This record gives sequence, C-alpha cells and structure tokens, in this order.
Amino acid sequence: KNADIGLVGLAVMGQNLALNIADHGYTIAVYNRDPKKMLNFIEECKAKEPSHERVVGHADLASFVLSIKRPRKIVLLVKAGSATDVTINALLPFLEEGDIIIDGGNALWTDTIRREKELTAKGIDFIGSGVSGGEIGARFGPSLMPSGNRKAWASLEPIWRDIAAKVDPDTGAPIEGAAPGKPVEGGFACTEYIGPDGSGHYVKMVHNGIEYIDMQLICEAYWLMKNLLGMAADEIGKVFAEWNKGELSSYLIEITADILQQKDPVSPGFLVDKVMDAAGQKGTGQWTAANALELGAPANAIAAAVYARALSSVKEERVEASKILKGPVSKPVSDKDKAATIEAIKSALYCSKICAYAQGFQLMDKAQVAYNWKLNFGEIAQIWRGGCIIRARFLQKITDAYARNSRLKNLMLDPYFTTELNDGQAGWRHVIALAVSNGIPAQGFAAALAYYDGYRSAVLPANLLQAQRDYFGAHTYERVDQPRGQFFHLDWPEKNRPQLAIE
Ligand code: NBP
Repeated sequence: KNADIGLVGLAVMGQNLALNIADHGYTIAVYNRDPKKMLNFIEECKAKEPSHERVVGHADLASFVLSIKRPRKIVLLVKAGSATDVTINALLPFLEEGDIIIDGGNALWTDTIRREKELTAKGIDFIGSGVSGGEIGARFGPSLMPSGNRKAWASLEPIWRDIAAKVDPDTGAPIEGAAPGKPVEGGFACTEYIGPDGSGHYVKMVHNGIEYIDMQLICEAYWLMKNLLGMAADEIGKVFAEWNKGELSSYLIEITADILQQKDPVSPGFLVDKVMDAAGQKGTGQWTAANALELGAPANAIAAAVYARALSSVKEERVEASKILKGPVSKPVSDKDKAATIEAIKSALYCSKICAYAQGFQLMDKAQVAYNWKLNFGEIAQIWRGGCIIRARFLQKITDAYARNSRLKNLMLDPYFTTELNDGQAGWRHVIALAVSNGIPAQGFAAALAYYDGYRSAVLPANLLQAQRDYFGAHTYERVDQPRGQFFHLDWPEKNRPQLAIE
C-alpha cells in the first residue's frame, strides 16, 4: 500500500496526467481496461520519463485498488458517459468507506450529480473535476475545476494544486518552464473548489462552450481576411502573430498563427487550405447551448458557434447548394483600405469575444440560481488564466473586473469592457456590413453584435410580441404605465373592452 493516488484510463489524458502527478513526487498506481495499453505505457515511461519509478502499473483492479493508501483517491480519465459508470461499478467491490473517486472526464454535469448521490449512499466520496488543457495541459499543468464532497476535496487539494497550471498571481502571465521531471514551482495554481455536486463539470462545460465561440470567431476573422482582402494563409498567420502581442494574446490566437503558416507536407501550398472544411464536435458546446435554452440565458453567440459547426458538417449539401443559391456580387476591399479593414476585423474579433465571455458568465449566473450553487466568478476567471484552451491575457481583465465588483451583473458593464466595446464597435459594425454585402457568413460576429445591441436597448419590440401572445393565447401582458408584476388581458379582436387586471 504505497501509492498516493490511483488513475484509471490510460488514453492520452490519463497517461499525461499520471506523469504530471508522478513528476510532483507522488507515487501513482495506474490501470487500464485493456492491460496492453498499461504495459506499453509503463515500457515507454521506463524508456523516457524521469519520474517512471513512481508510476506503477496494475493489470487487475484488485491489486490496483489495494496498492493505494487510504482513504484512496482514484482518478477516472475514461470516455465520458456509460464507460464512466462501467468503470465505477467495476471499482466498487474493492473500495472501502471514505475512499474517493475523482472523475476527470468531460462528464455531463447532471451525470455527476447522479453519480455523487449513488456513491454517497454507498459511503464513497465523489469529486467531479473538469480538466482542461488537452494532453499538453494534462502533462504540464491543466486548469482544474473540482466540485463535490468538501472533505474529499480537502484530501485531494494538495495534489490538485501541485499539478495545476501555474500563473503569475497578479498578471495572470503563464509561468513556463515545466519539463518532464521538472515541474514548475510557485505561482498561482489554476484550481479552486467550484462548489457542490456537478458544478465543476458544469463550469467546465461552459468553458468548452466559450471555447467553441472563441474558435469560431477566430475562424471568421481568418475567413474575412481571405475573402475580402484576398490574403494568403501565411500572410493572415502573420497578422494573428501580431495580434498575439496585444489584448488578443491567447493560446488559440497563438496556435492559429502557427497553423496558418504551416506548409502542407504532402503537396505545395499551406496545410490549412487542404484541410476539409467539415467540423466535428464531441458535444460539450451543444450541452452549453441546450442548457442556455433551458435556463432562458441569452447565449446566442455560443449557440451560433455550435450551429456553425453543424452547417459546416453538411459539406456535400453545401457544395450542391453553392451551384444553385445566388449571393451578392462581391466587392473586394481595395488595397488602400486593406490596413483599416484588418484593424476593423481585429475590433470585431475583440468585441465579439467580450460578448461571448459575457454570455458564458451570464449563463453561469443563471445556473447558480437554478441549481442552488454559489459560484465565485472571480475565482473561475482566475483558474482559466492558465492551462486551459481558452487561456488568454483577456482572462486577467475578467479577473480584474470581478475583483472590482464581485456582483457584476454582466461583464460588458465593467468599465474596461464598456470602453473596449464603445471604442471597437464602429469597426465591428463595418466588418459585419462588409460580410453581409459580400455574402460571407460571419454568424459569430453577427450573433455577438445582436446580443450587444439587444442588451444595450432600453426598449425592444417585445411589446408587440407580448401583445401577439395575448391575442392568440390570452397569455396576458404587463403595461409600461403600471408597476411590474401586474398582468392585463384584452379580449382581442372584439370591441375595445376595458382592460382587466389579472393577478
Ligand atoms: P477517451 O475519451 O478516448 O477514452 C479512452 C479511455 O476510456 C481508455 O482508457 C479506454 O479503455 C476507456 N474506456 C472506453 Br473508450 N470504454 C470503456 C468502458 N466501457 N469501460 C472502461 N473503460 C473504457 O480518452 P481521452 O481523450 O484521454 O479522454 C479521457 C477523458 O478526458 C474523457 O472523458 C474526455 O472527454 C476527457 N477530456 C479529454 C480531453 C482531450 O483533449 N482529449 C480534454 C479534457 C477532457 P481502453 O483503452 O481499454 O479502450
């Protein structure tokens, strides 16, 4: 019994997280359903990993579980969904009261709530922990979003803090330098206890929803530079590299600059031009959009990103439609307007990004009321500053905004973001107008602008909508000249009868 922790699931995430844990001086027992993968992993570790002696493979579950110090901490990194239930059920006969299961997969948060209830009834503590950052994050420092049993969290916390990404506590700048066997010491660890039951996986889900729109907005910026300005991939890549030095600086912008400048290893030209334009998705963006609909949160830009992937995926239909459905005659931007147009695209990207994050945080605000959580948005922004896919200089601005006002209703109302939106909106509107008049889809930019314009409108045409609802369904309406909460109905379309107040 000498392992500090155990891990089940040795695919890309499990292998890398196990090595990260071992690098921090912990002995880790590992198990995989298919033992060949475990044996291969252990062989590879021996060949090239400085911490390999602390990674101990087990081919059977009993010896795996028995090798872990009590209370046992067992991390699951298996395929989300039924595989997680199968794995938990396989472990249960060997576990003892007070042992802790930590699900690091991308579980649906309602599954996490169910699993916590079921396991608590059996005396097993459960933590659902969002893990973000892909394989590199898992290896050298992910952003970790744990929730569930508080006592269990206290037991897991030292390991989670050790393995999490580290950033400068004040600036949010990543502390680089982690290497196999040489983890980063010091700095702010990108993990905090999120709250009860499924809240950690919920926050991870919203993180992924934001990631969807963040990526979509970058794709639209690229597409407009290509189609409005006729720029080649590498030239656009250089623009992104330049943008990465300023307020847009982020992991996604950085990798975009690299991707666009990557030559195709197979034939002349750039790789991006050879990649099929049909996007895949694993479901977390769709979960976010569906939950926003369920809660009535106006996350239209996040939804637009999910729809954009869906539209891209019907490639064959689009090819057929492109021969039939006409667009406008395109009016490419002249060379003299090129620099100004690139600047306007940058504004569109930044303003849309502000709206996307505002939607994500607004959604989490609705969720904490609906599901009885108490989320700390300042801390959530802090732990997204490093390790995760959406890490960005921008996250420090969000951290600062919640430090100024922890009860901020909407990110757009923070003075920094208000100023950025006020300053950037002319370019943003210009770019959307150019996209529309040239027939170039820019649904992310447009959805974000519609959200911005809707949110800043003191009056909307929902007056007519309420009247329509009352007309056909007697759904009643409030009046602008009466206090909120009083409902009226008119007997449409007959003679103008006096209005009746209905409680
Ligand atoms: P996968 O999501 O591809 O899962 C592979 C692992 O699940 C293997 O260990 C496999 O065992 C095991 N597994 C499967 Br598949 N079906 C099983 C079953 N019925 N019973 C027991 N084990 C089963 O691996 P991954 O990409 O490393 O992701 C692991 C988790 O982390 C997932 O929940 C994922 O959503 C999440 N995540 C992934 C990323 C990422 O960037 N990839 C990022 C953040 C979170 P086998 O080897 O025997 O088939």
